[in-house]
Amino acid sequence: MSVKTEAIIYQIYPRSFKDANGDGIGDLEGITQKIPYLKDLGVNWLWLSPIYTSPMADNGYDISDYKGIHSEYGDMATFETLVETCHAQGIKLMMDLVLNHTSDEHPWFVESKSGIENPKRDWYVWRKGKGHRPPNNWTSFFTGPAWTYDQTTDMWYLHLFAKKQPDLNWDNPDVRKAALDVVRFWSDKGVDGFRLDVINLISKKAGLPSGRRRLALTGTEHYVNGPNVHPYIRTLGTEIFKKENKLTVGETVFVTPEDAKLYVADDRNELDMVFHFEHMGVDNIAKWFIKPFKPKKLKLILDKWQTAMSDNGWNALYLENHDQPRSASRFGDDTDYHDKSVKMLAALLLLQRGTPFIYQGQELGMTNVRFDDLKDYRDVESLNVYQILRKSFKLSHKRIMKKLKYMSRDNARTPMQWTDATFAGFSDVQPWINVNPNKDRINVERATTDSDSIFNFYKKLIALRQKEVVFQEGSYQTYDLKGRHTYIFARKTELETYLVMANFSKKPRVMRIPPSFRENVMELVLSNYTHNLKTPFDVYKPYEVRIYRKI
Ligand code: TEU
Ligand code: CA
Repeated sequence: MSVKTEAIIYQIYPRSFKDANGDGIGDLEGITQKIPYLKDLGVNWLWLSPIYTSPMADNGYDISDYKGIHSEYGDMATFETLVETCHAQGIKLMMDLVLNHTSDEHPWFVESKSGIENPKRDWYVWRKGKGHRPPNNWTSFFTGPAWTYDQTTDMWYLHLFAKKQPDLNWDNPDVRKAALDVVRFWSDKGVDGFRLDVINLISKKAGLPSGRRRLALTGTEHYVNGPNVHPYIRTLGTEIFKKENKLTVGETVFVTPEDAKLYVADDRNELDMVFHFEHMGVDNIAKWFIKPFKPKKLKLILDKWQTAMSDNGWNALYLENHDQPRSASRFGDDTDYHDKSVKMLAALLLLQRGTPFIYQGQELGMTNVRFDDLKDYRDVESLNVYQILRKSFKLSHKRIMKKLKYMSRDNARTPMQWTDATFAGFSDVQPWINVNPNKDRINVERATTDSDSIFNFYKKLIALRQKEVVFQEGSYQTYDLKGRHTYIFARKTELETYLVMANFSKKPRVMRIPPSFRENVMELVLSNYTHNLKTPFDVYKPYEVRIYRKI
């Protein structure tokens, strides 16, 4: 057994988790206060979204000091207390490193910008424009050109994300040294692992050629898994991650399983696992261009990754994070079958082969928020997208608001719902972003006292996964891939076999145990419904999931 097979990781978005000092903003002390809750849930790792000094143009993914703690969140002493509290409870800590770009307020960029002779000039990507136009046609992840003009030297700088997030130039050896130094600093502080933000974008093709024009994101073919990405990551791997046994997950956009293996295969000395985005595309053509969700699509993608990574590979399993709408609203049913569908999704997440990641509030079945007023949105991407869809695509206000309600990253960023109090027990004052009105129904206080809650179902699944080695190390095999509304898979070792059967729809469906198991006695270990013998056992109720053990 290894760290990655045992880990169950809970992602915290610090700004929205718990406000301990009453300023409406989540903080480190708030996280420390809630460690007993996380311990009770049963997770053994925390991943903290960035907590470094930042002007917060992108809620901390724009860092202005890699070695400082953002003042609204606490200071180095509060951070150290958090690490100690976690470790004392047997919980490990994963930090979020954003090394593709910094804030434009980082001293490195301030220097770089000051003149072409400055020693830090080459730490970022500066180019002359083409007349009044940017150096190439790349567009930003947050829409609009990936370049911003700067008067000081009459040149443009590259930013794959917001204007306030200039890309570092990893081809400069001093930048790579500085990145290594940052990783070393946090490793030495006792941090146990790292999530590496958009790490597969750090190497850009020489000459920065223009890309093929696309609906969204022109230019990706010139920097996704770029020419030197592997040697650059491998240096971090051999110098620190592998040497010091740090658990790592790379955020890698647009990767195929073949690409992913090049980052995670054991002999590569790079990372332990990566987040791919393929299943985040099941309900859209490109982000913001939404199409109906089909469960079979999701199943086929999950299955493809399970199968492809079975040999010398490992998956990072997730359905949610701070960039994605809530899975209850997206893949489940957040009205009539909220409880059942969310529990079913939980089983799919926690029982597959790989390291599961639970995003804060997912264990309560938190849902999308549906703000009616553009003024309620905070996310830089959502606000940019509104402008572009309005001005360039000429969409109506109403249509854009509908898209935001479905896709905005703010859906995942509303305050964690602890109680039914006015501000959901997150804070005593109006938080930086509005609370979801469904906090009266969906909150920790209620969920922890109800033995049948979504929270308690998560707890059971986590305990099952921890107890049964087969869920950590066993192989994965699927049955009935053709079924449009069902997902059946087994996990196997030589000693144990478990079978997970899920009805991924709101209609009752007849589902039979696959033929190869029919001779066996199958014991029902867990389900999101209670069973009595009067109901025909082959009919699966809406979103029913059953977990069987072969005896
Ligand atoms: O996200 C990178 C990324 O590509 C997406 O998840 C992105 O938010 C989405 O596709 C936009 O449509 C990472 C972080 O997770 C995200 O919060 C940051 O904003 C981004 O990098 C920049 O650091
Ligand atoms: Ca606070």
